[in-house]
Amino acid sequence: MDLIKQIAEILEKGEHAQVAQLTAKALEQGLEAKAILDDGLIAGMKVVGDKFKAHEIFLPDVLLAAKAMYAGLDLVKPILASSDVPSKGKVVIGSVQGDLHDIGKNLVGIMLKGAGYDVIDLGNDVAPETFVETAAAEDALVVGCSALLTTTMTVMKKVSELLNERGLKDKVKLIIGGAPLSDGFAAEIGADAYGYDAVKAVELVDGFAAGA
Ligand code: B1M
Repeated sequence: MDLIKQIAEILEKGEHAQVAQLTAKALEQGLEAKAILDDGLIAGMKVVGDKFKAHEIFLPDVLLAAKAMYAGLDLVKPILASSDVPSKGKVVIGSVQGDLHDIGKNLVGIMLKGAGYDVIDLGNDVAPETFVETAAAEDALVVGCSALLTTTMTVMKKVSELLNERGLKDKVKLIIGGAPLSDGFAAEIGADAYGYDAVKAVELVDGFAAGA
């Protein structure tokens, strides 16, 4: 079987040691890190999400798959994040308050680092005030919020409001991302843009850095 497909299937089974082994093998064979990520690790995690939704698997299975995802991600990360470009500016990222999902947010951070930005990663379960205070203290170009739950996406509105209240709206751009979000939601809460995926997030930040 195709090695990348195998990574996806083993990730679905939550076998973290095997995912690491297969990812290392794929890299040794010269397969592209981006293909391993998109068609192996992310594709496997997508199936896990669908099965979880259909109640075919349960939370412990999802946790094992997440551990396996990180085992592979740790190996592709240095390649995706390597960049000799001088810093293009600072980006503050985090998963919003109440949200512990951080795989997508971490991917966004990796890709932004690779594109030459200084990434200040606040982790997960981040309060709106922390995003805004850090952006002000660090003179950041962009704040990037991630949310995977319909119950936590509303926290982003508070981040947008705080940026407004502190007079930072023109200086600091707000981008949001995560599976339940949309362009419409970004417009509704006054965010500057919605990033469908990590590649789009980099395009958006590049646009803001260029003054678009
Ligand atoms: Co949870 N979970 N989870 N989960 N989980 C989802 C999100 C869910 C859709 C599953 C389902 O029902 N099908 C569902 C949410 C339903 C809803 O809100 N409508 C759900 C639920 C319900 C829960 C719990 C409530 C379950 C429970 O306890 N009963 C609980 C909540 C915990 C909490 O946050 N408070 C929970 C817990 C967990 C785990 C801890 C087990 C684990 C997270 C581990 C971790 O992150 N360290 C987990 C996982 C892994 C998932 C699924 C299966 C996969 C998420 C993921 O990592 N995808 C997920 C199902 C799904 O999404 N299909 C699910 C891979 C990742 C690469 O994609 O994060 O979408 P994603 O990121 C993408 C884009 O969205 C975008 O770029 C990324 C790369 O392309 N992006 C951005 C993300 N952030 C961005 C920011 C940007 C720009 C782009 O700019 C700033």
